[in-house]
Amino acid sequence: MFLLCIANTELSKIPSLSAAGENVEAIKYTVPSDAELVYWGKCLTSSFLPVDPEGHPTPAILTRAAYEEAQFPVMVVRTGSFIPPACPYVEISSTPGANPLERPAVIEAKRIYSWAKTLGHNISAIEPLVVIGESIPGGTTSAFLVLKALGYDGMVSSASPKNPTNLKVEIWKKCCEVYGISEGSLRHKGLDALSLLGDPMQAAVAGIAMGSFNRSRVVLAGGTQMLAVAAILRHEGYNGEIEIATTKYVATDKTANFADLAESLGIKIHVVPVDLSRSAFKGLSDYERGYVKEGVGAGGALWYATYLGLSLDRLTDKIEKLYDNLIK
Ligand code: AAM
Repeated sequence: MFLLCIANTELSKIPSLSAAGENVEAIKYTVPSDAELVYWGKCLTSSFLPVDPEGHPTPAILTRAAYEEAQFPVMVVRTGSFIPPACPYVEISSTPGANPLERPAVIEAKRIYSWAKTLGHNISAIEPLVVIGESIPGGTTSAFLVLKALGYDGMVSSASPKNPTNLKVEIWKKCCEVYGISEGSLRHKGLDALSLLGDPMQAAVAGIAMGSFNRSRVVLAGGTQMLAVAAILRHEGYNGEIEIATTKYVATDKTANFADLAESLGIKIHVVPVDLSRSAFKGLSDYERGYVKEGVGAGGALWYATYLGLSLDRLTDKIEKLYDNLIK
């Protein structure tokens, strides 16, 4: 089963921090639109496709292409989004994460985690393979804050080719002043770091994974955000195998340290060599130039479809056709 965990964080209201939406106002619609795109193949809550500030389309198109071709089961899990999606979903929380510079980010973290764990336990009774993706604009910054607090010195990726790394570091430094913390000072408790600095998606994905590990193979679908989830799992005492599937765009992102961070966390990574360079659409071919890169579980969904026997060529054709239809 492919699970899409959708959430928001108030961090996405900081100008220029997230490129997962055309602007700060449009970013509110990214999450429901991503879920609707995956579920129905079209957006309902908004009439516009989520795009970055330069018009490059959401990676939900890649996820939808994998789903349409491979027909694996899909479930949307809402864990705190500004706007609910217009599709069936399981709700664990409806409260978005806070900006940690204003107040602790996820005061409900332990409740979300424990509910998610029971959801994972139940899903694992019927599903041997659980692939978990996310959509949360600003999520690479909450991932960075959690990784720093847990003691990992590496940069996260970004939805933009111009990763706002200085801004991310500045927010971390301010959090250190506000809470009297430093790199690694919260390393003894993954959930405490999450509660102070993370986001509700991390709590839900970590919980679902922890609840599923006993009976299912779990693959976290995403880039450096899933490394933060993996770090939380490690710092909650999980020593078993953790797998992450992501696109080559994150794995080769020179502004981030995906491979090094994955190695220090002992993660098994699956890099999907998706190639959009021959697309007739600049919106897609620019993925090769570092735009968008990953999200909405795109890398994991493509990995899942290839695991089920589909070729990447067929999936790439489908991505092209879907985007063509969506912009007509
Ligand atoms: C999700 N929806 C998206 C998108 N993502 N629509 C357009 N572009 C994306 N990249 P940042 O921290 O820079 O905002 O990046 C994280 C977000 O980008 C996540 O929501 C992820 O799913 C992706």
